Amino acid sequence: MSRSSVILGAPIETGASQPGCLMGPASLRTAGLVAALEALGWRIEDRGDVTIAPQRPLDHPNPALRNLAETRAWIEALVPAALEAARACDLPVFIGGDHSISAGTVPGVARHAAELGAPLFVLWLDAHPDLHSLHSTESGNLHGTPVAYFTGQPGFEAFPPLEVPVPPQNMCFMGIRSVDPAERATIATLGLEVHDMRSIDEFGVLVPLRGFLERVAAAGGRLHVSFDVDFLEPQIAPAVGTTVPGGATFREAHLIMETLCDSGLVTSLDLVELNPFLDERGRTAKLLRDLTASLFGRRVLDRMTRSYG
Ligand code: HAR
Ligand code: MN
Ligand code: MN
Ligand code: MN
Repeated sequence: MSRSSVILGAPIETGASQPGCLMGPASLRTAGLVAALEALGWRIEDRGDVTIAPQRPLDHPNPALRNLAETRAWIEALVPAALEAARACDLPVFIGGDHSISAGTVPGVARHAAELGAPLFVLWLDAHPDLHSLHSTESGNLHGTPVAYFTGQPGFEAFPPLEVPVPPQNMCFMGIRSVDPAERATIATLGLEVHDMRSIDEFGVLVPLRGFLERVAAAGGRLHVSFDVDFLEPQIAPAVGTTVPGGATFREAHLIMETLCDSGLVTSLDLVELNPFLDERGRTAKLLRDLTASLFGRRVLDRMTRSYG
């Protein structure tokens, strides 16, 4: 039996400082994401894009917050949509939109994992840890907050109540190279597993990734992967509003996706922060399509795969 995927677009740009991410789902569809995955033998159901109604502004003690009402509405729309998508297939793909989509997709798939009685783990591939609370963010851009929210940190009274938090010890961050002081303090307090670019320079991507996958397998866990375009080196992936130099290379990124595929552990995926307005002839969208294909089984040659757990 072939494996199945539901594709769900979340054209959100209200969490980012620059407009453009609302075109992300259209750009990835134009790049041929669905056909690329079907060519690998997957059954794909594209459910189109989630939408929200126009919102009235919400007040908050932090005057910097931008688009709080819209973000709240997106979370309320995305949690049930992500839960349904996870119930309906083996590996749903959520296409952003900026990274605030993960404040809805991760709690949605966490509810599905809880239904199945399995712990959820999250691999966060990003230049940023996105660990601000609604009170600590100084930019007010809510794409900087989803991890603090879905791990159940304080300071989210204005977001919808969280039903199933992801335990902080089930997180693994890779590619991190831009951290604000409040986020640095949270990383230390929670003892989060963070592989920053310095650590990737020293050990590569494979050693820390295999260690994390062993942990997921040993726990009988499900694994959500959240892929932020700014994880990548900006020279190969220019279509993102928050570029940070010194990101993952083409081969490091593919090796991560290939290794994740071999593990058989991945049960959901976010593709976020693609801003097609900043792209060059679709090259970032095509790279993201090809990285997703690597996660879904594209191989140069057949090879032995490593087993985990
Ligand atoms: N930490 C910074 C802020 O809160 C930058 C956040 C940027 N976030 C993303 N997603 N691009 O990772 O403003
Ligand atoms: Mn399922
Ligand atoms: Mn991010
Ligand atoms: Mn980022």
